[in-house]
Amino acid sequence: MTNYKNKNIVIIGLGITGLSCVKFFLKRGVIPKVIDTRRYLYQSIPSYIPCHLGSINKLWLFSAELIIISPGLKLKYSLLLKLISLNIEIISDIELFIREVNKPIIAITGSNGKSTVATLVGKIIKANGLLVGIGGNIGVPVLSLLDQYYQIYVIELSSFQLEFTYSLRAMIAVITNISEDHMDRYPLRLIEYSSIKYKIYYNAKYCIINTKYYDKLLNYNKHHHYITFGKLGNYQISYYNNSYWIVVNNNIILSCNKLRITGIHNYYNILIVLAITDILCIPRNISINILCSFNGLKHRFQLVHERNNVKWINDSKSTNVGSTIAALKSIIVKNKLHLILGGDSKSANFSPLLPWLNNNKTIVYCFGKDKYKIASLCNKVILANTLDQLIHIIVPNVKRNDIVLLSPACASTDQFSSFVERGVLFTNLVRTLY
Ligand code: UMA
Ligand code: ADP
Repeated sequence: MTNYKNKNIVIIGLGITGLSCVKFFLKRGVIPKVIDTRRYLYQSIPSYIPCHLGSINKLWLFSAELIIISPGLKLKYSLLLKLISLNIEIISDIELFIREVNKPIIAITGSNGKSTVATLVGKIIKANGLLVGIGGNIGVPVLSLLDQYYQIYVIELSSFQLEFTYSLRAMIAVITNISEDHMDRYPLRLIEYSSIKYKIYYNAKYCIINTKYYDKLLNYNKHHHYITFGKLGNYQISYYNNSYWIVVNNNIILSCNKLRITGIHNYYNILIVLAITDILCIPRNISINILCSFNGLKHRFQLVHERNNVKWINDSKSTNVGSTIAALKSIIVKNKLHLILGGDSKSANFSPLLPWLNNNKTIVYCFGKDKYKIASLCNKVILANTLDQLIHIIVPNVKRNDIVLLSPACASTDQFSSFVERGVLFTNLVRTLY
């Protein structure tokens, strides 16, 4: 346990991460200062905590010994360099957490599939009888896990959280996949974003790697065990007899027909889950029972309504192009596909979607902040300001065997508090109107 007594500590950002940091330090008898560039705080904090709202208080930062930065915040590069040159330590809540715990950590990052993998691994470990803490980017600040006793942790990490994390020594580390996301934060785009993701493998005991990125791993972790998944990996998917199979070290383990979740991307997630639970020596029957009974997480390619042979799919958690492509590859369209895109693109390049945008089966609908950017790629498109307006346009026009897919390829934060609010609106509207 690190001693923070008498340290001058500043927390930047007072969302769920910042608040968990405040609680962490108060429990240790340390009163931190807090900064939030928003003018109003929705959550209250004790009045004796010095609080600066509306801008970055540079004086506080320059006099700090330790700064905890929330993942959603990006400091200006020049300010960051100045702070570093003054030897002021800047860390994430994840780094604080790692310094406190001595139990094994399973660390999961990647552009898509993190929450699905983390949830399944957590469920299997629990079914095998261990007390497992699940947290991180999945929505539970890691520091809040310190309130209870756990024997093992499953931590979902975003690139934002990895930026200021230095001492991670995961028992098992995995990158599910890498495709463009958060390009508004990384000027060097994919190179910068992926090199941050690769940090997860530093000092990990077991590295689970997608065979696509095998060469790169060798630069990050030369000395530890690695297990591969994907084409020619230890864990792979095979297609024969008209179905997909999970294959481990050349042995068939499971027919994907037995799973409730669908889509090759989910079969890849299952390879990762099995790789992790096999390292933990969890009996296969326990893993397979959980995998086969899993219905998928809400807002991830979730069939939320079906009437008159029209399917309505809520994939609100699809916040980047990669996850929308995964959804599009997972559906068989008998008649028309009504594809709803839009929101905050985070400077994404939408051109990989082109094959799906301009064909005679797809009708594209765009809304939100970056609707024109996406629309510029389409030969034909229906535009509206809001999701609500689009659904009112779509409902009277759907026909038997159509699919309506909300898989926006964008963040929701231009119009919603989160992907959950966006998915709930979609679900409620379609169930009421159709
Ligand atoms: N803030 C500022 N200035 C800014 C930006 C934000 O002061 O320029 C303040 C806001 O006013 C707010 C606070 O910072 O008070 C919000 O902090 P935050 O954005 O870091 O969000 P938290 O509520 O702490 O939630 C964060 C993660 N959010 C982000 O990374 C944006 C949550 O992931 C995560 O679940 C949570 O910590 C617990 O670990 C969300 C997310 O969208 C789900 N993640 C991205 C993704 O999955 O694509 C990376
Ligand atoms: P994350 O936590 O990385 O955002 P989720 O499991 O919450 O991942 O899924 C987010 C989105 O990505 C959903 O639209 C889901 O259907 C899609 N998805 C899940 N797994 C994968 C994968 N392996 N490859 C591509 N897309 C995926």
